[in-house]
This record gives sequence, structure tokens and C-alpha cells, in this order.
Amino acid sequence: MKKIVTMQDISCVGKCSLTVALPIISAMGIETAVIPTAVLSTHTMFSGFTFHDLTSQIRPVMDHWEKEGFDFEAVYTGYLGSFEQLKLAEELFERFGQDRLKLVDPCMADNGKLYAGFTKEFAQSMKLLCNKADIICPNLTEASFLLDIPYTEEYDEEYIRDVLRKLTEGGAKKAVLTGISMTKGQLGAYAYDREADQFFFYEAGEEPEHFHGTGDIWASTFLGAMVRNKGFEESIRIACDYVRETIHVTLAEENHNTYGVNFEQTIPYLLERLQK
Ligand code: PXL
Repeated sequence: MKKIVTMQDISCVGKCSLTVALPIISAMGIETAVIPTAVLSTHTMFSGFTFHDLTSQIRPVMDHWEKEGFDFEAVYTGYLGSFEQLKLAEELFERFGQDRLKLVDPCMADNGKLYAGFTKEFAQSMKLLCNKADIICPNLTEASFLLDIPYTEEYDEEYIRDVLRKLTEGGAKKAVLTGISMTKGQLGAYAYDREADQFFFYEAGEEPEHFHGTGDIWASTFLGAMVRNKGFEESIRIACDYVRETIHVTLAEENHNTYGVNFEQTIPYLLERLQK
């Protein structure tokens, strides 16, 4: 059975990070090992969330795994809460990511703003981790902080291509910008493969609301599809389609959660989509 490892927090309520990565990647038929970086009562969009740091456990977990000889097809990092955790993520890549697929989702910002607790300096350190990845998948806000350029919602194709080129200048082989719209009523992902010097863009219909945690769902689905050998472009399509369908189904529920989407309901859709 294929196996991946993902390093990110557990937000006990909120449907993001590990509480979506674990079920989605597992449902895709891939064993999912986890390195929980922190336990939060909710994700940070709620006020009053609790936070318990687990940094001290990360290296001992890696030491044990190395003794056991565990090997993973892919290593995936999501939300990381400190400079020290960024360094430990680099160590995870060095110890378990040699010749393996390394995905960095630089979770730290959206809608033009950094999430609570993050700084511009943190974004610059996140850039160093991105440079070690095979694939990175920021949204445009995260990309702007990584490149230290102003965030804009007024963009054209040339601008997006320029951002993608710059994102891969430091060493990342491929970059995927999520949440990009080139046509009104459509939303998708714009990707760049630096080695092939090739761009790829995919749009699916845009749903009328945006939700927290969909970036994590996108990254988990994309990685699952990559590990299932769907290829770079088809994996992007699968992740976009699953997120769009999930938001659609969520909005169809009258009293739906506002803090996260009903991804559980659309897992059958995802598994069917994978067979297409
Ligand atoms: O979805 C990204 C994410 C992950 N983990 C925590 C978060 C967020 C976004 O706000 O707060 C704790």
C-alpha cells in the first residue's frame, strides 16, 4: 500500500489541516502517517481558540521512524506555526524526502491578509522551505507574501505567469496557484512546471461562497491523486472538481456550517472522479 506523511496541526473543530488531510488521503486508498504540530480547539478564524504546541515531539517521532525504516512515497507539509517548525519540516524533507515527492502548502494567508500570528518574516522563512519542495501550492495572497510583492485581485494571465516563474526561481520544481479566476464565474488553478517551462490552467465553475479549509482539501486531494499516478495536470483537475462539488453540496444544505465544508458527503464523488 502506498504511504505518505503529512505534517500540520490538528484543529479539533474547523475541518482543515489534519482533520481533512487524514480522511481524504485515506479515502483515496493511501496510508496516511501524521506529524501533528499543535492541537488547537478550533482553527484560528474563531476567536478564543486554545493552542498547545507539539514541537518537542517532532524530532523524537522522526528518530523512531528512522529506526523502524519507514519510507513514504510523498512528504507533505501544511500549516506550520513557528520558525522552529519550518526548520523541522526541512529536516523531515532531508530524512524522509530524498527522491520522494515533496509538497509544501504554505498555509499562512488568504484574501490579502496573513492569518493570526504570522509575520512577513515568517513568510520569508516559509519561502526557504518552498525552495526545497518539488511542488508548492499557495493561493495568490500566500504567493504575494512569499515574493514580498503587493497583493492584487486585478491580474491578467501575464501577471500570473510572472508570479509562477518567480515562485520557482528558488528551487521548487512546480508551482500551482490556487483560487485563480480568468473568466467571470469560473475559478481554478494556474500551474507552472519549471523544468518543462510549461504552464497549465484549469477552471471549474465558481460557487457563490468561499470557505475556510478548502485550500487544505485542495492540497490533500491533489497529493492523493499524484500518488495515485494521475499525473500533474489531471491531479489539478481532480482537486479543483472535488472542491467545487463539495462547496456546491455544502451550500445546498440549508443550515450548513460556515467554518468548513461538507467534504465527507462528497467523498463518493471524489472516488468516482478518480476512476474517470
Ligand atoms: O486552513 C489552514 C489552517 C490550518 N490550520 C489552522 C488554521 C488555518 C487557517 O486559518 O487556522 C490552525
